[in-house]
Amino acid sequence: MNESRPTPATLLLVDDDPSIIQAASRLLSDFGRCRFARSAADALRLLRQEPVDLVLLDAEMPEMGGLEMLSLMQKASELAEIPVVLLTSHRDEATEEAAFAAGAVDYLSKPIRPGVLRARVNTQLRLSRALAEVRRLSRTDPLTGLSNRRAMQEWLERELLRADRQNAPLSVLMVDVDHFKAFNDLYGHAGGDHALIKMADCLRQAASRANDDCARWGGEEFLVLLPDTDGPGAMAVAQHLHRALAELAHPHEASPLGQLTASVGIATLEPLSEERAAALRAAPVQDRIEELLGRADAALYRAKAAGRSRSEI
Ligand code: GH3
Ligand code: MG
Ligand code: MG
Ligand code: MG
Ligand code: MG
Repeated sequence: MNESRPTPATLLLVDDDPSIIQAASRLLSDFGRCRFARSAADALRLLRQEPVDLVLLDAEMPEMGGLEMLSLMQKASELAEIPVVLLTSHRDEATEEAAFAAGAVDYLSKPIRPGVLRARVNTQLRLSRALAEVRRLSRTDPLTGLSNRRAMQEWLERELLRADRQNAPLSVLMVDVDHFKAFNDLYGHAGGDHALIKMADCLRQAASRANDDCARWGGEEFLVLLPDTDGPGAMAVAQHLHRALAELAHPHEASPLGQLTASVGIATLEPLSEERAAALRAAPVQDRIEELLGRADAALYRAKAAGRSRSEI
């Protein structure tokens, strides 16, 4: 991260007093773009329309005050992570405590002290950027840039529950590179790592719908999650992967197939009758994920046994 020239931020200034908005936007202009709203209702509307990195929020406004708006933001999952600095003309301890209890990351009293405002906004922007980066890293496989196993576990749980709610199908592909031990033995570990990066590119090509997600599940094993996708749909994605690998034509002289290939096991959660669904949903979600992955694993084993570079369902 470049500390001297951080990427421009979008700040939202919310105050019913236009002179405060004017002063604050002048003081904060070099942090990036300043948007403003004269009421909590306008601010909430704007927050739902575009991403904002930090909110500077007046506590005292007619109709809805800053604390009330803050508690609404905390309840909306897509707004809850945005840092809010509360601005108030009260200096008493109780108001300050209430601001933090409502979820403010910082608290400033009016009149605005320019240096303090700038310093605190700077601190909060740096903190929230660092936090976003830590979150991203904790969910990403460093070699391939795909989701890691932890992120995929979360996606699986979320998407399975969503499939239940919408009575929609859900499929997974368990993908394992063929003869990869021999590949490493011939081309070295660095060559193997490079091949895994290429494999990740092919997976991204094959599973390209907005809600699809690919993860590095283990060493040379990948898991693809396909929401709203039934068995034939999942098979089509798997065939797309085999085609992408054929086009890649990455040499693998130690494989009887001559080039880099993978085998795929497919498992689908089909929509069920209401009665059957109710019985199944009583089971813990983790058990149901394990059952689904177990079926994908068994299908993968069959694909390997049948000669590799193919998919089984
Ligand atoms: P199969 O066709 O049956 O899948 O054979 P395989 O050799 O691919 O299967 P196996 O599971 O026995 O071997 C997987 C090998 O993948 C073991 C290890 O050498 C290699 N591997 C696992 N993780 C990595 C990695 O991060 N980088 C590299 N270069 N190799 C890895
Ligand atoms: Mg006010
Ligand atoms: Mg393996
Ligand atoms: Mg294995
Ligand atoms: Mg393998």
